[in-house]
Amino acid sequence: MSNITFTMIKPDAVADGHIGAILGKIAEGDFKIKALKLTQLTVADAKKFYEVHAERPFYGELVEFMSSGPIVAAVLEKDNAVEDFRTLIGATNPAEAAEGTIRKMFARSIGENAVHGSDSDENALIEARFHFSGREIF
Ligand code: IDP
Repeated sequence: MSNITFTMIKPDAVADGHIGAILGKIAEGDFKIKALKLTQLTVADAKKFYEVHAERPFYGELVEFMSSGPIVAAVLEKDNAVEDFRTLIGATNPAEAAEGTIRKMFARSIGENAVHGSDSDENALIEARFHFSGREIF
């Protein structure tokens, strides 16, 4: 696979009823859905997924939040997927995110910020495989 990114619609945006609107923004951005599911991370899953942030002061809060309720996990395909998707979602802190970005429109706060987007092609593959088996990715 190339030109893919991995995303999660985080527990805040699922609880706030934004799944449909966020999938709409993803479709408008010309991303093709290669895998999609509603699921929930265990505490252990969330710790492992975010282990690069283990030394950051917000790690415990992040793990607790990300395992607190259902999420939507998806693999998306487009040329330049990682960078284009990070442009579509906007800055980590919704207060600093550009108008029209997913985080500006739907995030609650810097921690509860509506969506995840992979930060490199390498991590996109690792994250896609963390959430989906080969037969779930089309
Ligand atoms: P990114 O998701 O925009 O790539 P990262 O710096 O990789 O941002 O942080 C990963 C996630 O950790 C963020 O999406 C957010 O949910 C959470 N996070 C980042 N900074 C803070 C913070 O200062 N307080 C609480 N949570 C944070």
